[in-house]
Amino acid sequence: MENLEAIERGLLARISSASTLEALEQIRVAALGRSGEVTGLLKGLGSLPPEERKTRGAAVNRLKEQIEAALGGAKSRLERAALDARLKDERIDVTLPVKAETDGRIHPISQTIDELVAIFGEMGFAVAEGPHVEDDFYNFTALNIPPEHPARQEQDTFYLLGPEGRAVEERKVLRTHTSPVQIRTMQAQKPPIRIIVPGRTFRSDHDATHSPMFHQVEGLVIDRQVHMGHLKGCLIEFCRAFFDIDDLPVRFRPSYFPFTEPSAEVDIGCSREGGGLKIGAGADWLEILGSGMVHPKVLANCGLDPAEYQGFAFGMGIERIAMLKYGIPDLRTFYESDLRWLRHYGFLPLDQPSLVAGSR
Ligand code: 2NL
Repeated sequence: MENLEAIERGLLARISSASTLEALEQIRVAALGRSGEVTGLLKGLGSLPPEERKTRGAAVNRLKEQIEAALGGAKSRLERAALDARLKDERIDVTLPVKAETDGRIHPISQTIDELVAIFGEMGFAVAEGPHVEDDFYNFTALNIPPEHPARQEQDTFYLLGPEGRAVEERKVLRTHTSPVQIRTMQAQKPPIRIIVPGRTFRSDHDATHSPMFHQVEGLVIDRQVHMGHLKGCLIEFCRAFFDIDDLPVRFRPSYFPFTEPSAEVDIGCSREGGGLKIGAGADWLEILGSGMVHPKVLANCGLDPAEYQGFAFGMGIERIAMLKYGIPDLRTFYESDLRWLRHYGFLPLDQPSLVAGSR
Protein backbone atom coordinates (compact mmCIF):
# COMPACT_ATOMS: atom_id res chain seq x y z
CA MET A 1 0.00 0.00 0.00
CA GLU A 2 1.29 3.45 -0.93
CA ASN A 3 2.90 5.61 1.71
CA LEU A 4 0.43 8.50 2.20
CA GLU A 5 3.03 10.70 3.89
CA ALA A 6 5.41 10.38 0.97
CA ILE A 7 2.63 11.20 -1.50
CA GLU A 8 1.63 14.23 0.58
CA ARG A 9 5.22 15.47 0.87
CA GLY A 10 5.69 15.09 -2.88
CA LEU A 11 2.49 16.92 -3.80
CA LEU A 12 3.02 19.73 -1.27
CA ALA A 13 6.54 20.28 -2.59
CA ARG A 14 5.28 20.51 -6.18
CA ILE A 15 2.47 22.88 -5.15
CA SER A 16 4.73 25.27 -3.28
CA SER A 17 7.20 25.43 -6.16
CA ALA A 18 4.54 26.06 -8.86
CA SER A 19 5.34 29.43 -10.40
CA THR A 20 2.31 29.92 -12.65
CA LEU A 21 -1.44 29.34 -12.37
CA GLU A 22 -1.20 26.97 -15.35
CA ALA A 23 1.47 24.83 -13.61
CA LEU A 24 -0.68 24.77 -10.48
CA GLU A 25 -3.71 23.62 -12.50
CA GLN A 26 -1.64 20.72 -13.92
CA ILE A 27 -0.74 19.64 -10.39
CA ARG A 28 -4.40 19.83 -9.33
CA VAL A 29 -5.44 17.61 -12.23
CA ALA A 30 -2.59 15.17 -11.51
CA ALA A 31 -3.69 14.88 -7.86
CA LEU A 32 -7.47 15.38 -7.79
CA GLY A 33 -8.55 14.98 -11.42
CA ARG A 34 -10.56 12.02 -12.71
CA SER A 35 -7.44 9.83 -12.95
CA GLY A 36 -5.43 11.77 -10.36
CA GLU A 37 -3.18 10.23 -7.76
CA VAL A 38 -5.40 11.04 -4.74
CA THR A 39 -8.53 10.13 -6.67
CA GLY A 40 -6.93 6.75 -7.33
CA LEU A 41 -6.36 6.25 -3.60
CA LEU A 42 -10.01 7.04 -2.91
CA LYS A 43 -11.14 4.61 -5.61
CA GLY A 44 -8.87 1.91 -4.11
CA LEU A 45 -10.71 2.10 -0.75
CA GLY A 46 -13.65 0.09 -2.12
CA SER A 47 -11.61 -3.12 -2.39
CA LEU A 48 -10.41 -3.01 1.28
CA PRO A 49 -11.98 -4.97 4.15
CA PRO A 50 -14.38 -2.77 6.22
CA GLU A 51 -12.10 -2.11 9.26
CA GLU A 52 -9.09 -1.14 7.18
CA ARG A 53 -11.28 0.90 4.84
CA LYS A 54 -12.37 3.06 7.83
CA THR A 55 -8.89 4.04 9.04
CA ARG A 56 -7.36 4.21 5.59
CA GLY A 57 -10.39 6.20 4.31
CA ALA A 58 -10.02 8.81 7.06
CA ALA A 59 -6.32 9.19 6.24
CA VAL A 60 -6.87 9.50 2.47
CA ASN A 61 -9.61 12.08 3.02
CA ARG A 62 -7.32 14.07 5.33
CA LEU A 63 -4.68 13.95 2.59
CA LYS A 64 -7.25 15.16 0.03
CA GLU A 65 -8.23 18.08 2.27
CA GLN A 66 -4.56 18.98 2.87
CA ILE A 67 -3.92 19.07 -0.86
CA GLU A 68 -7.06 21.12 -1.56
CA ALA A 69 -6.08 23.64 1.10
CA ALA A 70 -2.53 23.86 -0.25
CA LEU A 71 -3.83 24.33 -3.82
CA GLY A 72 -6.19 27.10 -2.62
CA GLY A 73 -3.40 28.90 -0.80
CA ALA A 74 -1.03 28.62 -3.76
CA LYS A 75 -3.76 29.87 -6.12
CA SER A 76 -4.32 33.03 -4.04
CA ARG A 77 -0.56 33.59 -3.82
CA LEU A 78 -0.09 33.28 -7.60
CA GLU A 79 -3.14 35.45 -8.37
CA ARG A 80 -1.89 38.17 -6.04
CA ALA A 81 1.56 37.98 -7.66
CA ALA A 82 0.01 38.21 -11.15
CA LEU A 83 -2.00 41.27 -10.10
CA ASP A 84 1.06 42.91 -8.55
CA ALA A 85 2.99 42.30 -11.76
CA ARG A 86 0.20 43.84 -13.85
CA LEU A 87 -0.10 46.86 -11.57
CA LYS A 88 3.65 47.38 -11.83
CA ASP A 89 3.65 46.84 -15.56
CA GLU A 90 0.64 49.02 -16.37
CA ARG A 91 1.47 51.82 -13.99
CA ILE A 92 0.83 55.28 -15.46
CA ASP A 93 2.22 58.53 -14.17
CA VAL A 94 -0.84 60.70 -13.74
CA THR A 95 1.34 63.67 -12.83
CA LEU A 96 2.90 63.81 -16.30
CA PRO A 97 1.89 66.99 -18.16
CA VAL A 98 -0.58 66.31 -21.00
CA LYS A 99 0.64 66.43 -24.55
CA ALA A 100 -0.71 69.80 -25.65
CA GLU A 101 1.13 70.01 -28.94
CA THR A 102 -1.40 68.43 -31.28
CA ASP A 103 -2.23 69.37 -34.84
CA GLY A 104 -5.96 69.14 -34.13
CA ARG A 105 -7.94 72.29 -33.43
CA ILE A 106 -11.49 72.97 -32.24
CA HIS A 107 -13.37 75.05 -34.84
CA PRO A 108 -14.37 78.51 -33.54
CA ILE A 109 -18.06 77.63 -34.06
CA SER A 110 -17.72 74.54 -31.86
CA GLN A 111 -15.77 76.51 -29.28
CA THR A 112 -18.38 79.29 -29.23
CA ILE A 113 -21.23 76.76 -28.84
CA ASP A 114 -19.34 75.18 -25.91
CA GLU A 115 -19.01 78.64 -24.35
CA LEU A 116 -22.74 79.36 -24.81
CA VAL A 117 -23.58 76.02 -23.21
CA ALA A 118 -21.24 76.76 -20.26
CA ILE A 119 -22.70 80.23 -19.63
CA PHE A 120 -26.38 79.36 -20.02
CA GLY A 121 -25.85 75.99 -18.34
CA GLU A 122 -24.66 77.84 -15.24
CA MET A 123 -27.91 79.86 -15.36
CA GLY A 124 -29.98 76.66 -15.39
CA PHE A 125 -30.64 76.23 -19.12
CA ALA A 126 -30.68 72.80 -20.74
CA VAL A 127 -29.63 72.22 -24.36
CA ALA A 128 -32.31 71.10 -26.86
CA GLU A 129 -31.85 69.94 -30.45
CA GLY A 130 -34.16 69.07 -33.32
CA PRO A 131 -34.40 68.25 -37.04
CA HIS A 132 -32.95 70.42 -39.83
CA VAL A 133 -35.77 69.46 -42.19
CA GLU A 134 -38.98 70.90 -40.78
CA ASP A 135 -42.68 71.24 -41.51
CA ASP A 136 -44.02 74.62 -42.51
CA PHE A 137 -46.06 74.56 -39.28
CA TYR A 138 -43.07 74.39 -36.91
CA ASN A 139 -40.89 76.79 -38.89
CA PHE A 140 -43.52 79.46 -39.66
CA THR A 141 -47.17 78.95 -38.70
CA ALA A 142 -46.72 78.15 -35.01
CA LEU A 143 -44.46 81.21 -34.73
CA ASN A 144 -47.23 83.56 -35.86
CA ILE A 145 -45.43 84.21 -39.15
CA PRO A 146 -48.23 85.13 -41.60
CA PRO A 147 -48.58 83.36 -45.00
CA GLU A 148 -47.49 86.47 -46.93
CA HIS A 149 -44.42 87.13 -44.76
CA PRO A 150 -41.25 87.68 -46.88
CA ALA A 151 -39.35 84.97 -44.94
CA ARG A 152 -41.72 82.43 -46.49
CA GLN A 153 -40.80 83.47 -50.04
CA GLU A 154 -39.06 80.91 -52.18
CA GLN A 155 -36.11 83.22 -52.63
CA ASP A 156 -35.37 83.33 -48.87
CA THR A 157 -36.20 79.78 -47.79
CA PHE A 158 -35.03 76.40 -49.06
CA TYR A 159 -38.11 74.31 -49.81
CA LEU A 160 -37.59 70.62 -50.36
CA LEU A 161 -38.92 69.04 -53.52
CA GLY A 162 -41.74 66.70 -52.74
CA PRO A 163 -44.61 64.86 -54.37
CA GLU A 164 -46.11 66.91 -57.21
CA GLY A 165 -48.87 69.19 -56.00
CA ARG A 166 -48.09 68.91 -52.31
CA ALA A 167 -50.22 71.42 -50.39
CA VAL A 168 -48.44 74.51 -49.03
CA GLU A 169 -48.97 73.39 -45.42
CA GLU A 170 -47.23 70.09 -46.19
CA ARG A 171 -44.13 71.60 -47.72
CA LYS A 172 -40.88 70.62 -46.04
CA VAL A 173 -38.32 73.36 -45.41
CA LEU A 174 -34.74 73.56 -44.20
CA ARG A 175 -35.33 75.35 -40.92
CA THR A 176 -34.60 79.07 -41.23
CA HIS A 177 -34.07 79.45 -37.46
CA THR A 178 -33.87 77.07 -34.50
CA SER A 179 -37.29 78.21 -33.18
CA PRO A 180 -39.07 75.00 -34.35
CA VAL A 181 -37.12 73.14 -31.64
CA GLN A 182 -38.60 75.49 -29.04
CA ILE A 183 -42.10 74.94 -30.45
CA ARG A 184 -41.59 71.17 -30.21
CA THR A 185 -40.27 71.54 -26.64
CA MET A 186 -43.29 73.62 -25.56
CA GLN A 187 -45.61 71.00 -27.04
CA ALA A 188 -43.78 68.13 -25.36
CA GLN A 189 -42.85 69.46 -21.91
CA LYS A 190 -44.71 71.20 -19.14
CA PRO A 191 -43.29 74.51 -17.88
CA PRO A 192 -41.02 75.56 -16.31
CA ILE A 193 -38.92 75.41 -19.48
CA ARG A 194 -35.40 76.80 -19.72
CA ILE A 195 -33.58 75.78 -22.88
CA ILE A 196 -31.04 77.01 -25.36
CA VAL A 197 -31.03 75.63 -28.87
CA PRO A 198 -27.76 75.92 -30.77
CA GLY A 199 -27.64 74.53 -34.27
CA ARG A 200 -27.50 74.86 -38.03
CA THR A 201 -29.97 77.02 -39.90
CA PHE A 202 -30.46 77.66 -43.62
CA ARG A 203 -31.41 80.63 -45.78
CA SER A 204 -31.18 81.10 -49.50
CA ASP A 205 -28.67 83.92 -49.23
CA HIS A 206 -25.03 84.02 -50.26
CA ASP A 207 -22.74 87.04 -50.19
CA ALA A 208 -19.88 88.50 -48.13
CA THR A 209 -21.97 88.62 -44.94
CA HIS A 210 -24.45 85.76 -45.53
CA SER A 211 -23.96 82.04 -45.90
CA PRO A 212 -26.70 79.60 -47.01
CA MET A 213 -25.89 77.55 -43.90
CA PHE A 214 -25.12 79.29 -40.66
CA HIS A 215 -25.53 78.71 -36.93
CA GLN A 216 -27.92 80.20 -34.47
CA VAL A 217 -28.55 79.91 -30.81
CA GLU A 218 -31.96 80.67 -29.47
CA GLY A 219 -33.13 80.62 -25.88
CA LEU A 220 -36.54 80.11 -24.33
CA VAL A 221 -37.81 80.53 -20.78
CA ILE A 222 -41.43 79.69 -19.92
CA ASP A 223 -42.90 79.80 -16.43
CA ARG A 224 -45.57 81.56 -14.40
CA GLN A 225 -44.94 85.27 -13.78
CA VAL A 226 -42.00 85.63 -16.18
CA HIS A 227 -41.52 89.26 -17.21
CA MET A 228 -39.30 91.65 -19.13
CA GLY A 229 -37.07 92.13 -16.05
CA HIS A 230 -36.04 88.47 -16.26
CA LEU A 231 -35.28 88.86 -19.97
CA LYS A 232 -33.10 91.91 -19.32
CA GLY A 233 -31.23 90.43 -16.35
CA CYS A 234 -30.54 87.18 -18.19
CA LEU A 235 -29.28 88.81 -21.38
CA ILE A 236 -27.15 91.47 -19.63
CA GLU A 237 -25.51 88.68 -17.62
CA PHE A 238 -24.96 86.67 -20.80
CA CYS A 239 -23.36 89.56 -22.76
CA ARG A 240 -20.96 90.36 -19.90
CA ALA A 241 -19.99 86.71 -19.40
CA PHE A 242 -19.54 85.98 -23.11
CA PHE A 243 -17.35 89.00 -23.84
CA ASP A 244 -15.68 88.70 -20.41
CA ILE A 245 -16.26 92.40 -19.59
CA ASP A 246 -17.90 92.94 -16.17
CA ASP A 247 -19.11 96.48 -16.86
CA LEU A 248 -19.98 96.01 -20.55
CA PRO A 249 -22.74 98.53 -21.39
CA VAL A 250 -25.91 96.76 -22.64
CA ARG A 251 -28.88 98.57 -24.19
CA PHE A 252 -32.39 97.34 -25.12
CA ARG A 253 -34.00 98.94 -28.17
CA PRO A 254 -37.67 98.41 -29.14
CA SER A 255 -38.05 96.18 -32.17
CA TYR A 256 -40.52 93.89 -33.90
CA PHE A 257 -40.72 90.12 -34.44
CA PRO A 258 -43.98 88.30 -35.28
CA PHE A 259 -43.29 85.77 -32.47
CA THR A 260 -42.58 88.16 -29.59
CA GLU A 261 -44.47 91.09 -28.06
CA PRO A 262 -42.93 93.33 -26.94
CA SER A 263 -39.67 92.78 -28.81
CA ALA A 264 -36.26 94.26 -28.17
CA GLU A 265 -32.95 94.30 -29.93
CA VAL A 266 -29.89 94.13 -27.69
CA ASP A 267 -26.85 96.32 -28.30
CA ILE A 268 -23.51 96.32 -26.53
CA GLY A 269 -21.18 99.28 -26.08
CA CYS A 270 -18.19 99.65 -28.37
CA SER A 271 -15.84 102.21 -29.82
CA ARG A 272 -14.80 102.56 -33.44
CA GLU A 273 -11.93 104.99 -33.00
CA GLY A 274 -9.12 104.73 -35.51
CA GLY A 275 -10.94 102.27 -37.77
CA GLY A 276 -10.77 99.29 -35.38
CA LEU A 277 -13.74 97.94 -33.45
CA LYS A 278 -13.31 97.59 -29.69
CA ILE A 279 -16.02 96.00 -27.56
CA GLY A 280 -16.62 97.65 -24.16
CA ALA A 281 -17.38 101.21 -23.07
CA GLY A 282 -17.32 103.71 -25.91
CA ALA A 283 -19.41 106.12 -27.92
CA ASP A 284 -20.97 103.53 -30.23
CA TRP A 285 -23.37 100.58 -30.04
CA LEU A 286 -23.30 97.21 -31.74
CA GLU A 287 -26.38 95.03 -32.23
CA ILE A 288 -25.77 91.47 -31.12
CA LEU A 289 -29.11 89.77 -30.49
CA GLY A 290 -32.88 89.92 -30.79
CA SER A 291 -35.32 89.10 -28.00
CA GLY A 292 -38.82 89.56 -26.65
CA MET A 293 -41.69 88.22 -24.57
CA VAL A 294 -43.16 85.16 -26.31
CA HIS A 295 -46.27 86.23 -28.22
CA PRO A 296 -49.54 84.98 -26.63
CA LYS A 297 -50.54 83.47 -29.99
CA VAL A 298 -47.31 81.41 -30.05
CA LEU A 299 -48.01 80.11 -26.53
CA ALA A 300 -51.57 79.21 -27.55
CA ASN A 301 -50.29 77.50 -30.73
CA CYS A 302 -48.25 75.22 -28.44
CA GLY A 303 -51.15 74.43 -26.15
CA LEU A 304 -50.12 76.79 -23.34
CA ASP A 305 -52.61 79.18 -21.73
CA PRO A 306 -51.12 82.71 -22.04
CA ALA A 307 -53.09 83.76 -18.93
CA GLU A 308 -51.20 81.16 -16.93
CA TYR A 309 -47.78 81.06 -18.56
CA GLN A 310 -45.48 83.71 -19.99
CA GLY A 311 -41.92 83.65 -21.18
CA PHE A 312 -39.14 85.29 -23.02
CA ALA A 313 -37.08 84.22 -26.01
CA PHE A 314 -33.97 85.42 -27.78
CA GLY A 315 -31.88 84.56 -30.78
CA MET A 316 -28.50 85.39 -32.22
CA GLY A 317 -26.11 84.35 -34.97
CA ILE A 318 -23.19 82.27 -33.71
CA GLU A 319 -20.81 83.21 -36.55
CA ARG A 320 -21.45 86.87 -35.81
CA ILE A 321 -20.70 86.72 -32.08
CA ALA A 322 -17.69 84.46 -32.72
CA MET A 323 -16.32 86.97 -35.27
CA LEU A 324 -16.76 89.80 -32.76
CA LYS A 325 -15.18 87.95 -29.85
CA TYR A 326 -12.26 86.43 -31.74
CA GLY A 327 -11.61 89.12 -34.34
CA ILE A 328 -12.41 86.95 -37.37
CA PRO A 329 -12.95 89.40 -40.23
CA ASP A 330 -14.62 87.32 -42.96
CA LEU A 331 -17.69 85.10 -42.56
CA ARG A 332 -16.90 83.02 -45.64
CA THR A 333 -13.65 81.70 -44.11
CA PHE A 334 -15.63 79.67 -41.54
CA TYR A 335 -16.52 77.03 -44.13
CA GLU A 336 -13.44 76.95 -46.35
CA SER A 337 -11.83 74.12 -44.37
CA ASP A 338 -8.50 75.93 -44.69
CA LEU A 339 -6.13 74.25 -42.23
CA ARG A 340 -3.95 77.36 -41.95
CA TRP A 341 -7.05 79.31 -40.94
CA LEU A 342 -8.03 76.64 -38.42
CA ARG A 343 -4.50 76.58 -36.97
CA HIS A 344 -4.75 80.35 -36.51
CA TYR A 345 -8.33 80.76 -35.26
CA GLY A 346 -8.96 77.28 -33.83
CA PHE A 347 -8.70 76.21 -30.19
CA LEU A 348 -6.72 73.53 -28.44
CA PRO A 349 -8.77 70.70 -26.95
CA LEU A 350 -7.65 71.88 -23.50
CA ASP A 351 -9.14 75.37 -23.88
CA GLN A 352 -12.21 74.20 -21.95
CA PRO A 353 -14.83 76.94 -21.72
CA SER A 354 -16.15 77.72 -18.28
CA LEU A 355 -18.05 80.59 -16.71
CA VAL A 356 -15.33 81.50 -14.21
CA ALA A 357 -12.56 81.44 -16.79
CA GLY A 358 -14.36 84.16 -18.75
CA SER A 359 -15.61 81.32 -20.88
CA ARG A 360 -12.25 81.19 -22.57
C1 2NL B 1 -32.51 87.28 -34.06
C2 2NL B 1 -33.73 87.28 -33.25
C3 2NL B 1 -35.19 85.96 -31.98
C4 2NL B 1 -36.79 84.53 -30.96
C5 2NL B 1 -35.70 84.71 -31.78
C6 2NL B 1 -38.50 82.86 -30.41
C7 2NL B 1 -38.79 81.53 -30.45
C8 2NL B 1 -40.04 81.12 -30.03
C9 2NL B 1 -40.94 82.01 -29.57
C10 2NL B 1 -40.59 83.33 -29.54
CL1 2NL B 1 -40.45 79.49 -30.08
N1 2NL B 1 -39.39 83.74 -29.97
N2 2NL B 1 -37.28 83.25 -30.84
C11 2NL B 1 -37.37 85.63 -30.34
C12 2NL B 1 -36.83 86.89 -30.55
C13 2NL B 1 -35.74 87.05 -31.37
O1 2NL B 1 -34.10 86.03 -32.79
O2 2NL B 1 -32.04 88.30 -34.42
N3 2NL B 1 -31.97 86.10 -34.37
C14 2NL B 1 -30.80 85.99 -35.13
